[in-house]
Amino acid sequence: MLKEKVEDALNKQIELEAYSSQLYLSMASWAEKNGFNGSSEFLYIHADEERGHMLKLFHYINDRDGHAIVPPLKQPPVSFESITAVFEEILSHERMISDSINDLVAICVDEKDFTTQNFLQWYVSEQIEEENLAKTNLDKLNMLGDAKANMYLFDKDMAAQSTTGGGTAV
Ligand code: OFO
Repeated sequence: MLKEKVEDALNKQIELEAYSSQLYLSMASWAEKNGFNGSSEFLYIHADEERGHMLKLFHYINDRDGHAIVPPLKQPPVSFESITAVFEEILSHERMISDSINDLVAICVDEKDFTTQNFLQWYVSEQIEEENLAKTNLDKLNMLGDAKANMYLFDKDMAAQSTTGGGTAV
């Protein structure tokens, strides 16, 4: 049985993961409307992955006799200054998510809930990958600069990441 403090913190994380999904979805839509089809494909896939992160928490709470709560929808930004701004936002968002996961683990340690702490290790590892991917994509963009031909190359790389799970073109 989950302690109330842990259950509340897990439900807060559900809210953040749901927002992550909304944010990536909004970025995908903006990228699609602005001709970045490869980036858009990558972002649509990522929006689904974030929903997966939310559902994993959802089932865990209910399996431990808690009550997983569907959070209200919060609207993410609908437009972005540039594709670089999108990837900057992704990196800072993922860093915020990592901080939140770490806070959650700290609550579990305080509450001596080592089962939940163990469950959260998946998220701890996932955040290493998420931050690394965000940083790698942003580094590529910064290296390429914003000339149109380079943006085309970057977008092609994002299309490759969507089909192979890792960039190859750039
Ligand atoms: Fe992007 O890892 Fe969940 O939020």
